[in-house]
Amino acid sequence: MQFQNSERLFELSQKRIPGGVNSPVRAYLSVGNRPVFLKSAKGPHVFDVDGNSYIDYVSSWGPCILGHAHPKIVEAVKKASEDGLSFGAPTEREWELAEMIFACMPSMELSRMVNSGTEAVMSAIRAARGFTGRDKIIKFRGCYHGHSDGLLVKAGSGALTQSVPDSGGVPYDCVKHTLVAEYNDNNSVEQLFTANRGEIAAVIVEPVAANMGVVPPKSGFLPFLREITKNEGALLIFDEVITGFRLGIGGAQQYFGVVPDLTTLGKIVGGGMPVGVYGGRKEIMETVAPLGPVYQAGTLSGNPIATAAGLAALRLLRSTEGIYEALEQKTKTIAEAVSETFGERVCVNRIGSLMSIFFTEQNVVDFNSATSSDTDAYAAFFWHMLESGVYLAPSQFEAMFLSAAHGSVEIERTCEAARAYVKTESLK
Ligand code: KE4
Repeated sequence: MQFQNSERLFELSQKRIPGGVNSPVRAYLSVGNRPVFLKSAKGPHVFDVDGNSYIDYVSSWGPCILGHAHPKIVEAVKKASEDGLSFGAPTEREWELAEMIFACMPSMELSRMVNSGTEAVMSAIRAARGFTGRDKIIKFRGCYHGHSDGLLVKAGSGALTQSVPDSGGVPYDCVKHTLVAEYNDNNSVEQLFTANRGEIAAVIVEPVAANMGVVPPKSGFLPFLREITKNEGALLIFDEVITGFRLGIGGAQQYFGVVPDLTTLGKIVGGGMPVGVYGGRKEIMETVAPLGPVYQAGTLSGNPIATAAGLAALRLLRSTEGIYEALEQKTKTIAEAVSETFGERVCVNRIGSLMSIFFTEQNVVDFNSATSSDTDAYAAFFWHMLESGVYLAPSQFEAMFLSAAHGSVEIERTCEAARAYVKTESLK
């Protein structure tokens, strides 16, 4: 494969865009920093500016669960566009989408559309603080909830005391109310509640962690979070930006049978267009303007094109018989082939159509075991797969996302490429 046009465009884009990309992970820093520029995508494939084609497992980081440029979603967007691109006024489709979200996730009695997962999470936390009158929140190390200041945080030296910013430009004052617990570690949560009794507004959690690679919740972890937040007068926020409509039509809350107080959505709910949603119990969401004192707004929120794409995607997901079972089966096939091929050298975590291949001999069950992975080994595997026409996430700590468009041909080619990697390795 040759990448001349990608290299040329990367040079040019770095002159006008920080790092040449509009989101850092796209720069391929952790796998060697020479990103591929894409030109188009269709079904399970993406096509780069040098004419190379790839079986895609990034799936735009999750939204394209139905495959790229699904004809019904494209049609819905085209049709909506002919009626105008944005009004800044209420439309019928926003109500339809809110109703559909409620039908899929009955915990979301009221929901508000925004333009990204970051905005959804930022707003949900503000609503939780406004409803409880408390300032502190608990998040988990290794979970990512977008780039709002208060969530760019890491545990301080005294993990039970202060957190520190995990980004330049974030003043300590923006993170002093954010406490950091360990994913899948009930005790770390209990300690924080004991040390901050009556002050914690909410716990926010990825019900399946997918930003340290895929780390499913251990049995009982989510019910524990539900219980302790109830007992402590705090709210439970499920950040379902990735898991929403991915693990099933009802997301992780249906999959695990744990009902949060607030939920954030993104990615799939927009069908590929810029959409975030936050919502939950009526009494909480009634604190949000114009009903209540919690302010949140957005010029393009509920935009007619985004709602058309989101509705088309959810209608397809709700009406396609067996779509989630098929997604699960395809992902399982790849996961089993990789485990069989690599043996003890990797840990493959999979849930539904989300998976990660960790280059570590440890069982990856939390942040520490996830970060024990050999990122150089992942990078070597990434480039082999890319040159073999398989487009994985350019980072060990992201998920692989399958789509309904991936067929047996794509699955077999992916498994073959992984097997070939081990063969070439053994020849070195
Ligand atoms: P956005 O603001 O990127 O739409 O959503 C933020 C967000 C919130 N919550 C969860 C669980 C998320 O995974 C994300 C964003 N996910 C990353 C991929 N791991 C987006 C990719 C990127 O940053 O370019």
